[in-house]
Amino acid sequence: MPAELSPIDKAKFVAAKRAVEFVETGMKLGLGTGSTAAWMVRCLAERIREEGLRVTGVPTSSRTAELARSLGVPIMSLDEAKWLDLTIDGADEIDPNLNLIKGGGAALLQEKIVATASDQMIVIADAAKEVGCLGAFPLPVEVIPFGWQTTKALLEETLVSMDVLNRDCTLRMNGDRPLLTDEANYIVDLHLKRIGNPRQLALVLNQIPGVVENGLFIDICDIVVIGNGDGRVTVR
Ligand code: ABF
Repeated sequence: MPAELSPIDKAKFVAAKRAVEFVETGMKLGLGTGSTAAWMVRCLAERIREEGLRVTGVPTSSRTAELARSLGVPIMSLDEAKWLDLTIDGADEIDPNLNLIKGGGAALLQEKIVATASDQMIVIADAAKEVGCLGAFPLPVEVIPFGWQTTKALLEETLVSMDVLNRDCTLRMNGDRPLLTDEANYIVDLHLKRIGNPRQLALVLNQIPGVVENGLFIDICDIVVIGNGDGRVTVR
C-alpha cells in the first residue's frame, strides 16, 4: 500500500485493489473514471508489471485513457473490443439494490455505454457512497448544447408532472463557461434530494428530446466493493 494515504484515499485504494483481484489474464476490461477508478488503473498496472497479467482496457474518458497510457496499461476502443468481460468503475451513490448515481465526473455517457457492453460490472467506492435512497447527490443528465435551455425547461416540466418536490436543475459550469463532456455535450444537474422510483425516472428522462443520457445506472452493477478508512473491505 502506498505510504501516507489519508483515510479516504486508503478506502478508495483498498476497494480498488480488491476489485482488481477479480481480473484474469486475457480479459477485456472497461476502465472507469474518477479518483477511485484511478486507483484501480494503478493497481492493474502493478499486476501487469509484476505478474505479467495480459489484459486490454477500454477507457471511459480521455482522462482515464491518458492515465492508462502513462502507466503502460494497453488500451483499445470499444469498437475494437466489441464486448468486454468486466468493467470496474466508481460511483457517486449506491443504493441497497446496487442501483447507482454516476456522472459527478461528467463521464456518465461513456461509462454507461462501456458498462452495458460488459458481462459484469464491479463498482468500487468508499463507504460514504452507500445510501438508503438515491438522490442526495445531484443527478447528472447529459444534454446536447443545441437548445439546452429548452431541454432544461422540459426536464423541469417533467419533474413537475411526476410530482417531484425538489426539482432544481442547474447547468454545470467550468469557470464562466458550460462544462463540456468528452462528447462536447453539457451536463444539467438535477437536485432532487430523494429519488423515489429511480427506474421510472431513468426511463422518463431519456424520452426528452435533447437528453443524451442520465446518470442513473439501473440493473447494471453486479458487485460492489466498499473500502473503509481503516483498510477493511466488504464485497456484496
Ligand atoms: C466516476 O467518477 C463517476 O461516474 C462518478 O461520478 C465519479 C466518482 O468519483 P470518485 O471515485 O472520485 O468519487 O466513476
